[in-house]
Amino acid sequence: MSGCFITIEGIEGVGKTTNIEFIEKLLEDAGKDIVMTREPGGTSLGEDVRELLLGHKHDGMSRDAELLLMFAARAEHLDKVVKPALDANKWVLCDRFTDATYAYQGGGRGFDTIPIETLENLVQGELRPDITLLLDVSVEIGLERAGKRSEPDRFEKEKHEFFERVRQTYLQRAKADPTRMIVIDASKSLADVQAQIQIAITDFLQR
Ligand code: Z5A
Repeated sequence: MSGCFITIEGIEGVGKTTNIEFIEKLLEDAGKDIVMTREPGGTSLGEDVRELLLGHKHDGMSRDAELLLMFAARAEHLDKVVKPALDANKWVLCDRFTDATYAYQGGGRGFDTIPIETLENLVQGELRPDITLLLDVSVEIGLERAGKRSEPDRFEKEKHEFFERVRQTYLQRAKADPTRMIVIDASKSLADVQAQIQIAITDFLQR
């Protein structure tokens, strides 16, 4: 595989959707051939699984089922989209990936790290993101921003403490792997956030 795998992460309302097209443009300006995708989703099967995971039809879903569905969607996504693109020397820009599983199913739902690592190794082999931008804001700001949007999904209905655990897990992972996972202070104005993103991407392109 000779392409590059970039992921973007953060809690609810942090501004991933707002900033992902900005990142795409930066990479295109640098001459990269981009595939933009997301998890859960990115394939026909994955988007169906996304509906099961985010919708309210299965509000009482067990946490084991939730974890396995995340990885089922991921297996299909890697097979049909991510690996073929990387093999074709493309740059894959993905809205959320396995760091979200550690943060939401691990930190949020309380899953031990070991089953997540086991599934990660099974589904991904050695594939890991080359760089991850972690957009970070306080839970208060994130929920306030997200609250301005439409009907909350199954995750968005969780309480403040859930998102606090998610955020802390993301930050711990960034601290443990600072070369890969770059923390962006997303509480600032959009212009400031995008300036930070530009520095991180420029640094990465020069590595
Ligand atoms: N999930 C999981 O549990 N395990 C996994 O393994 C994976 C996912 C892969 C779906 O993700 C859910 O799946 C997610 C975790 C779970 N649930 N939650 N929560 P998603 O990525 O689709 O869901 P999301 O978190 O709701 O992301 P989003 O819709 O892409 O939104 P966002 O990135 O959080 O924010 P935004 O829409 O770009 O911005 C929110 C608002 O803030 C909007 O009005 C913006 O104009 C505004 N904004 C953005 N930046 C700024 C700044 N800098 N200043 C002021 N206002 C701003």
